[in-house]
Amino acid sequence: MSLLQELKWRGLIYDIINEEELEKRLEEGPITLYCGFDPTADSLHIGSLLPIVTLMRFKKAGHRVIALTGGGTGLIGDPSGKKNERAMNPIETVQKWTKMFKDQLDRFLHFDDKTAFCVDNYNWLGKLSAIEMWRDFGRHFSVNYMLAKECVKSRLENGLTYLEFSYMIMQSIDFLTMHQDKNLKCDLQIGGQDQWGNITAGMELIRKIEGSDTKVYGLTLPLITKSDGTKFGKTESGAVWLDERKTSPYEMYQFFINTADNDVIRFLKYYTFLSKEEIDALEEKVKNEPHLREAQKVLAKEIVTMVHGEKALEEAIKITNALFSGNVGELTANEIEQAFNGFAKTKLDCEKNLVDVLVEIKAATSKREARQFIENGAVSINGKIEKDLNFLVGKACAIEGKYIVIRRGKKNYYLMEC
Ligand code: 485
Repeated sequence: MSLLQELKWRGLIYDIINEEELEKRLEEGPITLYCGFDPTADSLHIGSLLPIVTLMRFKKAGHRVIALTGGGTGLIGDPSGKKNERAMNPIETVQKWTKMFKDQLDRFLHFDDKTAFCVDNYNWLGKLSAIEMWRDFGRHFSVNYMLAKECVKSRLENGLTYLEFSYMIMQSIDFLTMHQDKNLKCDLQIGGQDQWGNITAGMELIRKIEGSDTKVYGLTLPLITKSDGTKFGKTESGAVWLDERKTSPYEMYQFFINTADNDVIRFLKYYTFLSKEEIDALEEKVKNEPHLREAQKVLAKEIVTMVHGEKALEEAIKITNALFSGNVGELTANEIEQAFNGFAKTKLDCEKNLVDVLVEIKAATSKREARQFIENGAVSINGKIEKDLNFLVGKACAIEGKYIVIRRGKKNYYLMEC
């Protein structure tokens, strides 16, 4: 299978210009391609991981990849696919986030300035004067052409400022700049399907300036959808981030473990480097033994390992098993923090009787009920069933002197902090 055929099989190609020519070009030798990421937050998220993994696939196949951080475009804001104007962030914030993006991207692409590059478009867009911008580049863009683009058209009713309208020109200048750069010679841009307008505008600009027979290419990836119609990449506590301080490895593991049977094979193709044979075998398992959730386990394992490493994966599995079996006593304080991130914590300032605690944390509606639960063996402290009605909850029984995990019944967990 050629690289393009593989991308197709994986369902990664939404749109492509001149497929046959690109196929030939990729056979002839290494191509340089890029994908841009605008620093609009302090971390990349699970949606941006798809283009990152796609860049990794190109790199693995021997091509040269550029991850562009939008230190310049991040100051403008891409209207593509957005209903409303993006927040205008201060320059210092965008610069800080640009640096954080670079560090995150490096974990996947390993920038060596030979096969993988990281560039910041602030380096050229930041130097451009307004007169140059209009005289050198603006004159190549027909307003009719720009208005006809879906990414602009769909925003016209909601209001589109001149600032955002000019975004397409900025992104086009990037493609041109890196195409002309003797060291980079970038000929292909990839991005999500909302980037089609910006990518084709860049190709058009290159052909206008470099000559109409100049060969450049564009490819877009599909927007990830879920079979139940809800938005991919969101949990109850918000987006799934790549920064472990924002989304713990355990939360990310849970996110993928909960993938629906109808989606899991598609996601395995998108995100993992497993072969067709391996994925076909998992597809059989989803059909024949869906209850084992084998495919979901592989998906979660592959992604958490790629993003956070093997140790984090082991921890995530350990937490999952502990919460399932109830043996939370084997968790460290740090693992408890991951497991209960987003959970309400009750502060314990002095030793208290277990019966009172159960009422306080609303695990029981009355003292009478609390006593019943305890006597029936339905209450456990840090994984151990507690049947003593006089048990004292305090620092002495806390994990690492910090956390007490109370469980009532099979599934109700409560966290107390000393
Ligand atoms: O030269 C470029 C400068 C900036 C960009 C691309 C090329 C960023 C792009 N305009 C953009 O806004 N991308 C989004 C972002 O940064 O959050 C998302 C896209 C998504 C996918 C992802 O970036 O919405 O489809 O391309 C990598």
